[in-house]
Order: sequence, then structure tokens, then C-alpha cells
Amino acid sequence: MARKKVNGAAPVQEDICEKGSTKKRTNADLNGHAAKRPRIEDKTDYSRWRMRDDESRHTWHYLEDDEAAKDWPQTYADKYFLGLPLDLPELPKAKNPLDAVRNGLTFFEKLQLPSGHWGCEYGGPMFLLPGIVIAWYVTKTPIPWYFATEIKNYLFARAHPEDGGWGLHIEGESSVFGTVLNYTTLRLIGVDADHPNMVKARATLHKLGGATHAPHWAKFWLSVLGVMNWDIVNPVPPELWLLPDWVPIAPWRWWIHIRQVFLPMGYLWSKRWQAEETDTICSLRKELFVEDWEKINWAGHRNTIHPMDNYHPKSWLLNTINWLLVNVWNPYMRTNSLVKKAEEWSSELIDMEDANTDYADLAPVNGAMNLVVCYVRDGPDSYSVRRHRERAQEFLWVKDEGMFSNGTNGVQCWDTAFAIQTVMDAGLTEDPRWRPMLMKSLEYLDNQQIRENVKDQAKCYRQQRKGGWAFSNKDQGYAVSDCVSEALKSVIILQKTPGFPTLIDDQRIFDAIDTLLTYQNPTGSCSSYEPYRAGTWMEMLNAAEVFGNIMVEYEYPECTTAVVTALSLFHKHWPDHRSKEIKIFIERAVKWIKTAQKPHGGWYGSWGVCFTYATMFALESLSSTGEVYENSKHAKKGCEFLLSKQREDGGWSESYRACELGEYIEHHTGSQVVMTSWALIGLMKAKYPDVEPIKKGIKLIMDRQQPNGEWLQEAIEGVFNKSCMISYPNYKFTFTMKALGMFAQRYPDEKVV
Ligand code: LAN
Repeated sequence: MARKKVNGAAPVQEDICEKGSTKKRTNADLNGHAAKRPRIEDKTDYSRWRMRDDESRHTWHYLEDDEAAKDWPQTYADKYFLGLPLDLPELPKAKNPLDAVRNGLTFFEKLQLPSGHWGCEYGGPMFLLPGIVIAWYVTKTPIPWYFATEIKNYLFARAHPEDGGWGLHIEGESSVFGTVLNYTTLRLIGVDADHPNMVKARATLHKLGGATHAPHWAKFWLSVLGVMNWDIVNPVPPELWLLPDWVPIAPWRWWIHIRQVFLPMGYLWSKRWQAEETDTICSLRKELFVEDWEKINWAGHRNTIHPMDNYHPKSWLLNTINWLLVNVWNPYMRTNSLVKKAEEWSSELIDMEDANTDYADLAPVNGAMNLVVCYVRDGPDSYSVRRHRERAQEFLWVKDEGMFSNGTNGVQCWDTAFAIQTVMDAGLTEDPRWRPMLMKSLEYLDNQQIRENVKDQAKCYRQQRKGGWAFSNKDQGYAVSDCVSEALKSVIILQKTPGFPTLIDDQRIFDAIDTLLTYQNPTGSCSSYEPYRAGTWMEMLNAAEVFGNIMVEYEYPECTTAVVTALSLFHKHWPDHRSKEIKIFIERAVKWIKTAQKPHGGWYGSWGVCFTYATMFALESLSSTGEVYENSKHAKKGCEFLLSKQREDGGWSESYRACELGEYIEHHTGSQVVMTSWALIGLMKAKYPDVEPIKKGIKLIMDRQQPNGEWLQEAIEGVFNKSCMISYPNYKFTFTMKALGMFAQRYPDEKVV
């Protein structure tokens, strides 16, 4: 393959670091310490990519060697992920919803991975890959040319079609956060500053005010990179970790994601560590700003932020605290011994996170930051750095548009649990046709059950997890209330189906239940990783600006419902185990669900878009205690809410904007199969008496099924922290088939087509 420069033009790199630079300068740029520009091509050969499923650890490999490529052929799943043709035969046209499920399963079965789960891309957020690439760059981690090439392709494909910038997530408008970080990423992997796409993106960045208008996390990364001065970063004092546990704002009370990010961030902030200067870094100092870099008043821009990035403006309280930290605490009170103590304790907590996950870490944000911490602390060739580099591979994904970072190291347990339930809802678990697929899924969940609590659980502030399941896999090992519940339901369903073995014995099931029972909040609701540890007033300390609802655990109808339904199912089969507690748990949870209903009848969803998603769950909760349309005003109102949003074509269509704004907003592209399925499942769970609207939705789902049994990707399905969207590509299989299967079971004689 010929080596080409991205745009053919010579790189423009004025040397601006000369003036005032006190640091040792190196020509080293990327790909190790080579003093040459990194190699980057137009594209890679997609027939050479393979995704390895190593007991559900996903890594992408590019086989440059022809022999190696021949010895390791591409699977259907590889081709599907890469957007290559599968050449599958057309299936007989579905005459009824159950046929459509069978066709869907025929397709979906082909995507099951060797360890028994389903993989998928899990993109959407546009701030994850930059963290990884900056971490690689500052730790001099080589980036192979085929990674660099496909990262470039992805970012170019995902640039805003008009202004060339990037948003917080793939459907969002250009923001400083998205644009400055992704522009920087492209430069670090070797794209020239005068490439036309870069010129356009830079113009957009400048129009938005330049990098000084970026939010906190971008300022943090750019300071680590040495493109900014640390004075521009609002304080991240690690000494907060020294606060006694009883203090209401102590970080152990924060949401797990924010505290695991704050931890390495605080360590690096405290050290004011910066990468070695390179030509690219020097050039970025010129490219990213509208003002003359030498003259920037860094401290004066701590709170500068473009309105587009200011989803959650900092509170007066946080601004006051920041002022005091900068002007009083740091210069006069932050003694060396305190700093040492704070850094040491942070460092120990970081080690515990790394040890508990074997360096996989909670998610790509703290994964990338912990890599930098280990590099700074343990040196470039330490085991911790090498292991972090290996595990960071698991965040990456390749699709037809190129390479990017997933939101987690996968969606393995979550999607597998739903796949099993889909077959159950269609009444097909006993059909031998699906036995091998289901057997592999069960074995997968068996392998992935978390068997022990983390070492020193209390010391590192972790929640009990024994017997649980994570969202992705047990390496990551963070049990989540609904992930434990969905996986547990699926295990129980299969193990109680004739013909399936009992892989998970009663004791292990009890372990899961015992853990689940620890998840209830005082109000009756459930949160995600832990019951809440402080009130929502903590949001006053939200410094991230770009996200909402990030500081503590909130109460979620989605998670609450999953736990309710898991406990109900368990109770049916084991009526004697902790039965009183289970009954009380369910009662209190369902009571809470009712209080969370909005005046319009729907429920706000925090993990899926948006009211449609949560209303489906809430109606399921109500139905689990026998409350349905006919006998419950809550269920009735929920159904009426859903029906009021049904479109002419029978479908539902909700936009991600609903999550941001807190009101139902339609997606501009019209009905979506995933949302339609959620609404229909909700209506069927609530036993809505009129079949006609349900039938209309079912018909839409059937009409959208492709001749090979698949459904095509539509608008983005998931969300977190109110403002950032994330893809759940397997939902277009699992929820569509669930809706069709439920319909087939409930209305076996209804003719849809
Ligand atoms: C997820 C993904 C799964 C999701 C569900 C299980 C669907 C949900 O019901 C509970 C919350 C959970 C586990 C969840 C929490 C937040 C995550 C981990 C994510 C949305 C995936 C990515 C996101 C994470 C916070 C991304 C990193 C960003 C930061 C702001 C730190």
C-alpha cells in the first residue's frame, strides 16, 4: 500500500516553543520516540480487521500478513461490525410476528461471539477517544499506523457536516469540548494542521472562542498535554480524599464515575504534571487559541466557557469554593506534608482500582487517566504502564466509519441478558432450534458472575458485589443494580426451562439476591452502582459543566424496575429465601415508582431516550404487583401518555433532546423501531385493552425488518448524565423481537399483515 500524506501538503509547524520555554525539547513525536512524523494512510483494508473475543475481552487486530489473514478468517460478526456485506440468504417473508422473531433470531444468532455473548460498538460520546489518545501521546505509547488511520477516518466521518467541528456526542451540535479535543486528537495522530478538514474545524473552534472557552475536563487534558497552563484548570484538590467519612461532601459519597475520575485528575493536578514538549504540542499552542499564547491570562480563563458547553453552569457555591482554593488554600494553607499525604492516599486508591479490575478500570475516562498516573509515578517501563496499555485496547472499536472508543469495555452481560429474555418472551426457550445459542449464553453468564467482593471493599468504598454481574464483564467487575437483575432473570429463566442444566447453583443465586437486597435507597427506589450516599444538593459541586446529574447516585425507574422484576421472579421459584424482605422491598419500590410519575403520565429515563424508555420500565414495575390499565390510575395514565405520542404510521419517535430538556420531543427522522418496541412493551405489560394501536406498532416493526432478518440502525438510543448520548446497537434486535414475541404470545390469533 502506498504511503500517502493525508493531504499532500507539507506540515506547517512554526516553532513557537522557543520563547520562554524552560523544558527540555525533543523531536520525538509519536510511534515511540522516533523523530519522524507518524505514519498515517488514507484507509486500511477492511478485510484485514478481526475482533478477538478472549473470554469477552474485545480487542481489534489488523492482519498485515496475508498468511495470518488466511489462518484467521473474518467471522460474520467481524463483517457485520465493519459494515462489510454478509451475503446472507433472504429468509422466507414473515407472515406473523412470531415468524419475524424467528427471522430476527436467525440473523442475530450469527453474531453471537465464541464466549457466548453479543458484542457491539458502544460509541456516541465524543470525549472518550481524545482522553485515550492524549494519554497514549504523553506516555509515548506507540500508535500503530492502522489505528491512527482509522481514528482519523472516524473523526472525519463524524465531523459536523456544515461547520466541521465536533459535539459532545455524535448527534450533538459542535461545541468547544468536542472540537478542541478531537482536533487535538487528529493532530496527535499525525494529521496536518493545513488539511482542509482541520482548517475548517479550527475556524469553528476559533468562532466558538478557542480553547480557553473549553470546559473543565478539556482544560485538564490540554494541561496534561502541555498545551495549556495548569492555572486555567479549576482546582481538583486530592486533599478532599483526606476528609473524614462523616463529612457530607466527602468524595466516597459521590457517584462512582465522578469519584473515579476525580481521583487520578486530582493526582495529576496536584503534581501539575505536563508532557515533554514536542513540535506538535508547540504547534497546538498556536492552533487552538484565538489569542497569542504567550499573552494568555491563564488564571483569568478558569471560568471562561462557551454557552454551548455550559449545560450545567457552576453554582455560586462552587465558584466561591474555587476562588478560595485558588487564592487562599493553595498559596497559604496547602502545606507540603498535606500534599504528600493527599497524593499518597490518592495513589493508593488508584492502585486499588487498578488491582480490582486488573487495570481494565471502570470506564475509558479513568482508564486513560490512571495510565498517565502510573507513567508519572512508576515510570515508562513499569508493569502498571504496560498493563494499562494492553487493557486500553479493549475500549477501542472499529466500524465502517473507522476506529473510536466505546463507552465501556463492552456491553456483554447486558445485551446477553436481554437476548435470552427475548427468546423467553416469544415462548421459544424450549424450541431445540435455539438451544445451542441459549446454552452458550447461559454458559457465558455462568462464567461472568462475580464470585467475590473486592479486596478491602470498605477501604476503597466499594459496594458489595458478590453474586452480581457487571454491565460489561467480570474483569471490570462493577456490579450494577439492573445488570445484576437482568442477568439473574435470564439465568433463572433458562435454568428453570426443561433441557437446560443448572450451571449456577442455589447458593450462587442467593448470593445475587443478597447483593441485590443491599441496593434499595431509603425512599424505596434503586440507583445504579450503589444506593445513594448523599443528597442531590451535591450537584452544587458539579464542576464538569458539560453534564448534569453527575455528582451522586439518583433514583431510576429503570434500575428500580429491573430489581423488582428480578426479585419477583426469584420469589416465585424460591418462596422461602428472605421472602419477607423481598416482599417489603418490592412494595416500597413500586410505591416509589408511582411517586416518580410525571404529571403527564410518563417517567423520565436516564439511560435510554427518554420518557418512552422509562415508561416501559415503570409500567412493568406496576404490572409486577398486578397494577395494570384496568385497575390502576398510574398504569392508565402511563398508557395514555404513550398513546398520546404514537405517530400516524404506528410508531414512536423520541429525540435525545428530550433527555436534555426534560420534555418529550420527537426525533426529526420519524418513527424508530427501538422506541416503538419500548412503547409497545409498556402497553402490553400494562395490559392495555385495545389491540389496534399495538398492532399498528407491531406492523411498523415488521415492515422495517430486512429480508435477511435484521433491522437497520436508526437514531441513537441511550444517554447518560442527561446530556451525552450513547449507542445501544443491539437494542434494535433485542427489543424489537421482545415486542414481537410478547405480541405473538398475547394475541396468537391476531392478523398483523
Ligand atoms: C452506563 C452504561 C450502562 C448503564 C445501564 C446499565 C444501562 C443503566 O441502567 C445504569 C447505568 C449504566 C451502568 C451506565 C452508567 C454510565 C456509563 C458507564 C454508561 C452510560 C456507559 C458510559 C457511562 C460512563 C459514565 C462514561 C464515562 C463518562 C463519564 C462522565 C465519567
